[in-house]
Amino acid sequence: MDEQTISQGSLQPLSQQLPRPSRQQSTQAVRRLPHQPSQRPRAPYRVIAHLDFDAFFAAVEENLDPSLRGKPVIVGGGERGVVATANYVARRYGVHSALPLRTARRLCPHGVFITGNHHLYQEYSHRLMNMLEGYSPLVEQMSLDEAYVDLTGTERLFGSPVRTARLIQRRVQEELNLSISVGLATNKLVAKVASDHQKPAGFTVVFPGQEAEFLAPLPVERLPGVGPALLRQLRDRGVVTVDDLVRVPSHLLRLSFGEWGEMLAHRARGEDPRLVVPRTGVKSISREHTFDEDTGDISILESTLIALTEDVCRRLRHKRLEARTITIKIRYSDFVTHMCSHTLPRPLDVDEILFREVLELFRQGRRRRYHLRLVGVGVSNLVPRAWQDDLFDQELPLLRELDLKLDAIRDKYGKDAIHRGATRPYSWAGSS
Ligand code: TTP
Ligand code: MG
Ligand code: MG
Repeated sequence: MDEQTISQGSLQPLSQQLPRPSRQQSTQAVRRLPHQPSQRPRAPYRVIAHLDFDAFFAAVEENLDPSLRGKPVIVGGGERGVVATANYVARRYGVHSALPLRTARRLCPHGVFITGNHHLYQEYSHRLMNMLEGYSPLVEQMSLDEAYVDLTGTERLFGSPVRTARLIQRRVQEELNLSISVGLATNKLVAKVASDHQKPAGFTVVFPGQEAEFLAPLPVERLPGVGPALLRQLRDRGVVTVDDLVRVPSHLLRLSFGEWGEMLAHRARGEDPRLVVPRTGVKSISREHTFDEDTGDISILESTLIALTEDVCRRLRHKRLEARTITIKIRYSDFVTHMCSHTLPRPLDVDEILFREVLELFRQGRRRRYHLRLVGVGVSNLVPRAWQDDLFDQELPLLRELDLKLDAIRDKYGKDAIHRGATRPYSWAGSS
């Protein structure tokens, strides 16, 4: 799809701007798309845009201090001690997200290293989401810097989706002074791969019926969900491109990778039935436990708090959120109840870090000698998390990787399938 075709887009719907595919192609395209309830029955497919800021944290830092432009900028630090992101200048030196900062300093000693400014990133994120909501009620924020927008049927209001997406990209540049890449396709998967196709400032349209053709030549790791571990296994089987993957019979993929293998087979063909679902704002997440018998046993109390925290964090990750404020609740045997909170310098969703915070709050907050009847853990001040992890992507800091692995096991076998050594199972009581 060349630039000219796109910029010449008329006010017609996307479908009418396309050269008519042959009858056979068009039937295939429609058949490949799974049935989705459509608000506008005229369109046989949906038009979905995926937008993702380029080198987001670093670009915001460049706005804050324009003298950084043209220099290698690396944002990262904090508890994780890894690179959150590097601008495109620094990437030329091999610096990338999740790299230990030590390594980044070695690769790019003259780089500008910045710890980061989360409030500001959130503010930019808000501004993008507000802008997107002006174009469609169906906006799904996936992380701080990316979102899907379902533009199906918005032609009458804004013109062709291609033009609308172009306009949004231009407005982001002009109003936020940030570069963003855009992918436009008939489903989320292809739109996401498309937005990543020509970063930075990319604009890639995959027209209906061309999904499989677009994906086929790409390296298989471009498919969301194919991280280094899965990639190794695929490579061992001789799969390098998406096209190679398409040629593997799906029953073999299922045999090797279970349900994920089946999903992978669909993804390789550019099929994705997921709808764009706006998130309803979750304000807080909490769990509490009432003991069968009031207890003062510190090991029981602490391991229960850890189990509660583990559960809260897991729910947080499921909702792709991070929390800044942690609250614990202590109810004594005489029903006197205390709550203690602590607000972190930046939002997090990592079990181990929240354990430490919760135990510290508990040690400070437990002021009476009474036995305890109930303990609870809650998080609030929630924000969309910075990045969009894939379960199979192992280019993650160790703690996060451990969390995701445990989540995956619990999703599959139930919440009690696995616990850390320090926790004890508890029965559920109350949540919000
Ligand atoms: P990404 O969109 O993955 O990366 P990016 O915007 O920096 O670069 P690209 O141009 O390739 O899209 O993540 C968005 C922000 O999330 C990123 O700027 C910093 C943060 N982040 C982390 O803190 N840790 C991580 O491991 C990743 C991948 C991102
Ligand atoms: Mg980005
Ligand atoms: Mg992103």
